[in-house]
Amino acid sequence: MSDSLIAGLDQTQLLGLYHSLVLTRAAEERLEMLQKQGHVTGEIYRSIGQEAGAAGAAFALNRQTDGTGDFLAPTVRAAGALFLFGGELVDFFRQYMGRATGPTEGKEANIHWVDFQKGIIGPVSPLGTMLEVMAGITLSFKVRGESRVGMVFCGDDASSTGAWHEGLNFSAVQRCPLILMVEANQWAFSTATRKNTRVRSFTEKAAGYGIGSESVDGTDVMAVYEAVSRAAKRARAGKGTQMVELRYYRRLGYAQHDPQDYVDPDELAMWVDRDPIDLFERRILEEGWAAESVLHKIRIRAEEECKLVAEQATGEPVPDGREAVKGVYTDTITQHPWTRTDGPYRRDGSELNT
Ligand SMILES: Cc1ncc(C[n+]2csc(CCOP(=O)(O)OP(=O)(O)O)c2C)c(N)n1
Ligand SMILES: [Mg+2]
Repeated sequence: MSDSLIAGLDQTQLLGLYHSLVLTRAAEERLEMLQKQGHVTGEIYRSIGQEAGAAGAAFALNRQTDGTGDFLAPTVRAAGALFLFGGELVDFFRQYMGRATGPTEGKEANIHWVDFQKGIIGPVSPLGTMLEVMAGITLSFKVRGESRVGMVFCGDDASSTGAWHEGLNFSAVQRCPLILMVEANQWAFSTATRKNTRVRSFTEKAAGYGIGSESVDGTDVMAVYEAVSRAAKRARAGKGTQMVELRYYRRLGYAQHDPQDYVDPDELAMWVDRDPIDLFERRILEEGWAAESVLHKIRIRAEEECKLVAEQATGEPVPDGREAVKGVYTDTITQHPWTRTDGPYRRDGSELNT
């Protein structure tokens, strides 16, 4: 590759983008293995086929670790964006295995954690509500005259909730520098998106709120990167809230328990053929941005990295029953988590049955 930039990215950055894709896939595959081994007590939600949406979007933002950068609220299917924002890989494994060493100290088994310095706002479970949270955060950027944006990921089904509409309307009216990433993966549990909404593209909903929008092939990491770069530029220039729709497919069931027997196999096969990692690899090789041997090394490095940190996290402890209920905001007597063998305790640590 010559010194010329591709969409403003140099070779190191292009390979960083590739690394992000393969790291996400490797991390989720490792997680699946840990679940089969009984180390993960809850569910896991794969983003296979959607990795380019998360990586391309986060790559286009200003990621800092000192509290001065852009903000991100990922969904569970946007772990790649979380990693790019500095979310530690080891914490990803700690969280899913409920380890005391994880950011939430074993209180939940997912990526719902917060790091203000890195700009990470872990999602809360009620769908659509992160739009309202991020509208507030980005309004504060605007009021302070800071050139910062906040990105919210949400599934296509989330757009049918009241919170989504209220949050989006507020953000639009206030011209908040918020970028809404709609993960149009065509499914919500076993309900096809076409049974959830009359619109063919979520950009039609954007028009209803008077905000800028683009629809992009979510399997094409460069196209996502370029669309989000444009959206971020508009948001920073005071043009207010923006939407980017990611068109792709939820290639596995909702979570591990879902056999996906309601999916048309031919439709699924078509999307397997449009695998975002394969597509980007082909492009890199065709354009001569890097050799296959370089890509191979990056893949091996990502897999090794996941193996190492997963082993580290597996060896770490789950919280003691008394610790697990600390910091939970209730004064009622708390039953001990079902994963623990001891307890139950009162919040002051004394045993309930004494
Ligand atoms: C307000 C609200 N209603 C229902 C749920 C239960 N729920 C969790 S995930 C989900 C489907 C999500 O579909 P989508 O937003 O398309 O995301 P995907 O799983 O396809 O990534 C539902 C209905 C919830 N979390 N919040
Ligand atoms: Mg969906």
